[in-house]
Amino acid sequence: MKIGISCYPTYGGSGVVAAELGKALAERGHKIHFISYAMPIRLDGFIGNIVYHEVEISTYPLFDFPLYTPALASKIVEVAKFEHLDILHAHYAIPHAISAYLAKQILGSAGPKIVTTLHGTDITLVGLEPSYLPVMKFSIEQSDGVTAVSRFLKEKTLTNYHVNKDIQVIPNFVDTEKYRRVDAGKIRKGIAPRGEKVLIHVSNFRAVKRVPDVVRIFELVRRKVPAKLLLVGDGPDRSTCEGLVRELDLTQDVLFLGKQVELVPLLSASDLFLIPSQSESFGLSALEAMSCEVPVIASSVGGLPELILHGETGYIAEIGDIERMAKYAIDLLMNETKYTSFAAAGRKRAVDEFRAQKIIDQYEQYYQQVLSEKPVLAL
Ligand code: GMT
Repeated sequence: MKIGISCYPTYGGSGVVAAELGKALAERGHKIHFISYAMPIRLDGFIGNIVYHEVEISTYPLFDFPLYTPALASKIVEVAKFEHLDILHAHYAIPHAISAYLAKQILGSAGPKIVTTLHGTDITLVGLEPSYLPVMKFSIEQSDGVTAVSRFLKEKTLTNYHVNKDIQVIPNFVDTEKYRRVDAGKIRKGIAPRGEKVLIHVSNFRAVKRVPDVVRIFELVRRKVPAKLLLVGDGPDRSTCEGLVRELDLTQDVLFLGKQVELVPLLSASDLFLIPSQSESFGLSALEAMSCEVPVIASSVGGLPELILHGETGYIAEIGDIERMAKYAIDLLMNETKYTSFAAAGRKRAVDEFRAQKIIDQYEQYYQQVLSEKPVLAL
C-alpha cells in the first residue's frame, strides 16, 4: 500500500506511535510518506520505503497566526496526487483530520481513504473547547476510518462528541526486542552509588501528567527506602518541579535529565515507573517501562487500568492519592519475591498483548477493511 502519515513531529506519544508505525509498515514493504512541518522524532537517517515531505508555512504581515491547517491540506493534495496514496493516516485529530478532509474534498474520488487515530488530549481536552468542538466532531464523522488507542478513549469520543461512528480500538505498541532490559550496571552505579532504589518518570511535563505528584510520592518513599528519582523529559511544569525539589530538600536525590532519546538504558537502571496522570488515554511510556521489566504505579484514569493489571504488573490508585501510591511503591520495593513476579508479569503482558508485530497486523488489516468499504460521502 501507499500510505501517507500526517502527525506532530515532536517529543510526544502520538508522534512516537506514528513514526514507529510508519517504520514498521515500511519494513513490511509498504511505501510510506510522512507529511509534517518537521522531521518526526525517531525518523532519523535514511530508512528504505520512507519519504518525508515538509509542509512549508509561508508568512505574510496580515497573518497574526501561522496558517498550518490549509498548508498541510495543500501538501496532502500534492503528495496524494503524485504518489497515488491509498490511505492518508491522520494522527491526533487536530488539525490533521480536518486538513485531510479538505484535501479529500479537493481530490474527489481520486483521493486516498482517510483514517484518523485519536490519541488522547485531542479528544479529552483540546477538542472539547468550544472553538474546536464542531470541527472535531465533523472531521471524525468524515473520516473513512477512525481508531482510538483504548476502549476508554473510544467511549469518551462516542459520548462527548455524540458521533455515530464505528471506532476501532487499536492500542499503542512497543518493539519488545528493542525495549528489553539490558545490563545498566554502570549507569546505575553513577545514579545510585550506595545501592539505592531508582524510581523513574518520563513525560512532557504538562499539567495533565501531575509531575509534582511524582516528586511528592518520591519524598514519601525516600523516608522509608533509600532511593533516587530520575525525571526524564521537559515541559511547562519542569520549573515548578525543580522548585518543589528544592523546597522538599531533595536536590541530592532527584535528577532532572531533560529530553532523552535512548530510554532503554535508563529504564534498565530503574526499579519503578511512576505515572500519576490526571488523564491518560493509554500511557505509552508505562508500556515501554513494562517491556523493560519495570513495574508501574499509576493513577486509575483513562486507559491506564486497561494496560496495568492492579496487583499483577503494578498498582493503580485514585488521582492525587500520593500516600497510597507511595505505600504501593514501598510495598513493592521491600518485597523481593513480589517485585520479581510483577517485573516478569509486566514484560510478559507487553510481549503477549502489545508487541509491535501484533498491533501492526491490526493496523494493516484495518487499512484493508477501510479500502474495501464504500467511502464516506464527502459533503
Ligand atoms: O500528552 C501526551 O503525552 C502526548 C499525547 C500525544 O498525543 O502526543 O499522548 C497521548 O497519546 C499517546 C499515544 O497514543 C498515549 O499513550 C498517551 O496516553 C496520550 N496522552 C494523554 O492522553 C494525556
